[in-house]
Amino acid sequence: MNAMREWAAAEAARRRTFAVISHPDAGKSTLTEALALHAHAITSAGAVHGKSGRRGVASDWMEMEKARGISVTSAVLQFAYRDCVLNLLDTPGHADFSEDTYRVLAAVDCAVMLIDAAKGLEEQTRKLFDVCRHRGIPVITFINKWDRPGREALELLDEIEREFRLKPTPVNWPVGTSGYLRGLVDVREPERMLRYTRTPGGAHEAAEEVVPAERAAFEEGADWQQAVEELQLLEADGAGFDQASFLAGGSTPVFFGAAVSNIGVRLLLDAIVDLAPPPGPRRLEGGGSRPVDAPFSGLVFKVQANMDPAHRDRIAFLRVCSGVFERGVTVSRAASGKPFATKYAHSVFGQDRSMVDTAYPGDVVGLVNAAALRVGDTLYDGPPALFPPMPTFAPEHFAVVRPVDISRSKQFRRGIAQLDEEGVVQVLVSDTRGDQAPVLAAVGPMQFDVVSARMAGEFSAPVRLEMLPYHLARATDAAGADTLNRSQLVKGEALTRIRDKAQLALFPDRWQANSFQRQFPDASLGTLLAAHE
Ligand SMILES: Nc1nc2c(ncn2[C@@H]2O[C@H](COP(=O)(O)OP(=O)(O)OP(=O)(O)O)[C@@H](O)[C@H]2O)c(=O)[nH]1
Ligand SMILES: [Mg+2]
Repeated sequence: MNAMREWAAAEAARRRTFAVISHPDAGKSTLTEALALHAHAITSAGAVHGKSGRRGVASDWMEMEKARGISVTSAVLQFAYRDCVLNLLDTPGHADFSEDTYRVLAAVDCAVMLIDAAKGLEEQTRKLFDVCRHRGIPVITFINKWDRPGREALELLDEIEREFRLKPTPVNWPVGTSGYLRGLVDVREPERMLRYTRTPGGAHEAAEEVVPAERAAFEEGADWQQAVEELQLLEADGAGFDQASFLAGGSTPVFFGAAVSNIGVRLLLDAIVDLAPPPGPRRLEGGGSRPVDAPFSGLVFKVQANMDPAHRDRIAFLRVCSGVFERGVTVSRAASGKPFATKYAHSVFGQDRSMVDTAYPGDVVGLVNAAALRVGDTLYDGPPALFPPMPTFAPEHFAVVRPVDISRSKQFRRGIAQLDEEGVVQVLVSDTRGDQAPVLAAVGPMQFDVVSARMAGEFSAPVRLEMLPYHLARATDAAGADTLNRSQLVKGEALTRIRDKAQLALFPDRWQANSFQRQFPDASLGTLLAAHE
């Protein structure tokens, strides 16, 4: 027993499980690929071409992602680097997919926050940062796209400090203004500059040349001088990296670079190993926590079907939280108390996977064809464990979905049920509407595009959507739902969410909701978690 505990603890200590987060387009998927390239997990970046001609990345594998050049779902890459195993989760930046991103944040120990050098802090980055703070997830900052004209380095640091109340502590520093990057200085080794030679299209690691200070001063002149002065200024300001305040959410180590040209990526990768925290005890619902060396426990944070068109199966992504996961053992599913056999388990790398026999705290395991598992499920062995529930957001867009071809209604129902279980959208039903015309509820309209594309592409059941004039959802109960559905005077409708059987009252706007509440003061009307909370 003790040997098992020591084994789990030792393996946990060399795991780093982190998410890459930011506003859309800051370069998360590009950085994800660059990190994998530097860890030699892939041999060349951009080998695959997307439909639009843009280079595709390993984490963006869905057809729609390749075609549009955006990530619509999170992706997992696991790879070894130095003596560690890294579990990297690339998240979609678009607000419409923020439910997916939030679920990923429930499964990681650290986040790498990207900032576009030209844009500074953007809306979605702020929201995601708030989530990290709320969850106590330490944040590493990567200021990306330094190869393009943008803002000043010190100004960006000020913005982080002012708006996030987070002390920025640079770990590397740029020589040359944004758009005119000459090299980087590792703050711990200020007597030398790192100069990079890019490879075409950033397909391979950029060659790194160490330039001693004297030569850098000679060759880079004013740019080197400015970097030296800025570094002195930072030192005087006490901006040195501090592990304790980083882990406590008081400071963030900052890196500069250009993911697309692989500049500054190795420094970041090393920092993830050196600075990011390994898995620690996880908080349990109802109090207490489960240490990493306790018997096995894990959290299902994502479910996705048809990742591999050749197999057409369904994967539940499990983050191991404690103990050793061994394929083949039977564990318990907290939600039902029923046993669950872990026969088919894979480690995942974007779209590719390979069988995995053991996994340790921090690892992400893909459980194949685990039809019983749902997002938010806890699995455990030994003493029961239950992790806190996943957030579900208040939807703001609603559409009735119907099959284009009614002879395909079986495929239609199967597809909608699958997308509901994955949490691609929320599916609402009512007796009056029937199950041939369920209502899809989304945080953002792009989720509907994903439904349309996947229903046609994966389930051979093209759909037609008809938007409903509602934009506000409130929580109610059976009596409240009944009152609303009977009322002739209020524009609104109550439906049942399949996922958790919750009754949702839908209104065009809050005035209609208020008017309903005034007319029926006894009807229960509560708020749902808003997407920006
Ligand atoms: N100039 C420059 N462009 C970059 C850099 N990193 C990424 N890009 C480009 O920025 C665009 C967006 O990159 P992605 O990696 O897809 O961005 P993302 O953050 O994953 O976007 P979403 O997943 O949709 O939120 C692409 O055209 C990249 O080639 C960089 O360092 N410099
Ligand atoms: Mg992306």
